[in-house]
Amino acid sequence: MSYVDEVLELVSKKNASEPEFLQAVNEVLNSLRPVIEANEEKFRKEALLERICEPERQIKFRVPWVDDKGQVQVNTGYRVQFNSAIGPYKGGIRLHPSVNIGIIKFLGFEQIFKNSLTGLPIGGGKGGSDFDPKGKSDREVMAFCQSFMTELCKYIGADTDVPAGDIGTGAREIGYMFGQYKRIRGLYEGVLTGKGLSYGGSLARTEATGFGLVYFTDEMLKCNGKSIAGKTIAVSGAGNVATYAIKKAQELGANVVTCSDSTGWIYDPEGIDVELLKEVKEVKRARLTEYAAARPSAVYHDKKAEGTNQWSVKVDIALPCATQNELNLDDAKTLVANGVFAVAEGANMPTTLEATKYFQENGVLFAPGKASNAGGVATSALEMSQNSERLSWTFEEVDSKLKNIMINIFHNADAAAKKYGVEGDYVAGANIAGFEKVVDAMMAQGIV
Ligand code: NDP
Ligand code: 2IT
Repeated sequence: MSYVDEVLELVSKKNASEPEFLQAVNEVLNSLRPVIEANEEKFRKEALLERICEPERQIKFRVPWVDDKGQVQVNTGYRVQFNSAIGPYKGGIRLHPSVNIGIIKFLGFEQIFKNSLTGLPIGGGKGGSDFDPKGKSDREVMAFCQSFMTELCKYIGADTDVPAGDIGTGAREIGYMFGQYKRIRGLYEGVLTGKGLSYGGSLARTEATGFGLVYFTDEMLKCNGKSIAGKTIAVSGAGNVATYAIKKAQELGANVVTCSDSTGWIYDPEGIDVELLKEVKEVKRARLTEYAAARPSAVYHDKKAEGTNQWSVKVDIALPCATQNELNLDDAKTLVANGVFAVAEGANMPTTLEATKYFQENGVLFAPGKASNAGGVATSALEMSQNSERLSWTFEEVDSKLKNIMINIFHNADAAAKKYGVEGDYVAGANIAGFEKVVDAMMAQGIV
């Protein structure tokens, strides 16, 4: 049996109850076959893949807090410190009722290769909790965040592990967590990224993931003789990543006609109104029905009642920016039948393995999230640099660094795919390019 198959079997046995983690491992290891096969004996002896698939540390803890009725609530907190070969653990904190250890491990595993692709010195980690911020008062969110950080602060630090935002964790949550870290540890340091501008945050971090996604997409299209200008785009999600992807795509001349949340989706043929979307989602924290109510050109579709989603719209480009496995094989078939020519992932693993394969087999340019959404964490690393030198850079400076990083990631993934004979397969290219640096660092550091 090949070394990759041996490890896939082992990992499947050990983590049988973690489908998302197994999905992520399968995708990465399968696409690394040409690299592994060229070094099979060496890697097997070093148990390199077994080490890469086993987190360095997993922390699981109780998060008790008191709700507005005086009732004590208990959530579970997680931090998976997956791989520190190339830098301190780095990765977001997800607050969503669906969070469990398998979800955090899949995200932490992806983060290893994504962070490596940025070219910056950051290792892979991820954390979160099954806490649901929806419908909670600011005081309840603060109570949760303080309790979460009271435990987490024992394991993180500016040079050890630097969390940031993800689903359900935005500026408000990062603020509460930073305040509690500072209070308990007595350290004013860059322990979190995505901070507010008045206390060490970086300009352009808020925009970075969505902007970076579009910079990457633009470069991928250019290198394939196409462009974003004048194209029709479907975006899913209505959160941080979706909002700024829509904004940048519009700046580059595209018409973005959809967005979505967990209950419904919007079709707006005149183009999504980003300011209205921000007002509904960031300020009012309301449902997309309110967007449709305020905008005559928009139609709201209830996902459950209609059994439809935004991938049913005829578009040239699809940018999934909500959550994992939100674009399945049926969606891929519909998109391809409607003439989609590029799909770039803003979310982490939003496309199922079958759907990804279908896109690739049908000549669709496909950008995997660990490459195309790396702009968020890359800008987090730039925030860490600014915190370390106690300076802050202008928006233009950060944005232009972000753009260069995204262009470089595209070319590194493209070159790696070509080098291993799978030209145009950016999934394999990104995995190989991300893996090579991590492996080099792990081999140099001995058996740790
Ligand atoms: P937000 O919490 O800001 O937004 C998430 C959006 O996705 C919301 O509109 C949410 O709707 C929607 N959604 C739909 N279905 C689900 C579901 N089942 N679970 C969770 N959300 C759902 O998160 P972000 O925009 O920050 O993150 C979106 C994706 O991008 C995630 O996969 C994240 O891991 C990834 N990512 C984020 C980065 C960042 O910097 N923030 C960086 C790189 C990747 P509703 O409000 O109804 O829940
Ligand atoms: O998935 C991701 O890359 C993020 N949620 C951002 C992580 C970070 O540390 O900025």
